[in-house]
Amino acid sequence: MKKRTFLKLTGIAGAGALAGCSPLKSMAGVASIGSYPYQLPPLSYGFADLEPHIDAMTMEIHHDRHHQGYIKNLNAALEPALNLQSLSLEKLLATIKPEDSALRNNGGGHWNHTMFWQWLSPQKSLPSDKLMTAINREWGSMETFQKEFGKAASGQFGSGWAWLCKDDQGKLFICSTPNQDNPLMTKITTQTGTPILGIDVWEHAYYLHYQNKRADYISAFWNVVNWNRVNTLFG
Ligand code: MN3
Repeated sequence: MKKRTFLKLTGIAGAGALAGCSPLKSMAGVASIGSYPYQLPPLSYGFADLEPHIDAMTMEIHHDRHHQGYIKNLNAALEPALNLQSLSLEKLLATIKPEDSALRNNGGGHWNHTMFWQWLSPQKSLPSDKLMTAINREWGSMETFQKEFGKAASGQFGSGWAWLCKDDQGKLFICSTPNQDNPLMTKITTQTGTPILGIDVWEHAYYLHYQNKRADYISAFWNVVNWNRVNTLFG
């Protein structure tokens, strides 16, 4: 069996086993983030399906180990915090203070990765007319938007994320955050809003395939963006 086929098969089996169902049946892409105790959401595609842009081994390690790690640590941090267990993850993120490091890193880690898997797809899609109009209003063109988003992603020093967000008025803006922070953490981040697209620029997201070439990973990301999901989140 070819290595790639093997990885794809084991990848699908692995993700399905974790969730107790086949990820191929959850194509809706709306993995509910749910509530405490949190569980690893299955991918709606196989680990190898985003190749050559994101490689199977990176996807498997990133999903099954890194994301699972954030969930395990988030549940452990919430176990003694009875008053926080009933909050939605989004509400929880809005209440976290800078010094709440376990909730900040792992709550952010779980939210960010759950959304990241949904923002990727092997199926080609396009921004809606409504989203294109909003992008053109802010940046003049898709090309300029992608350049500015790429600048935020490559310019994030060390580990972190770059985001396309909408504010309360539905106006789009780009920002970046360190580590697992995100724009929903209103007591932590300077620019707050609702992320409708994000890219993980931790080295674990690209290093196996791209090594130190973060810019190449960011360019390749556009080939696997799930615009359908972004359109829905934009509203
Ligand atoms: Mn990551």
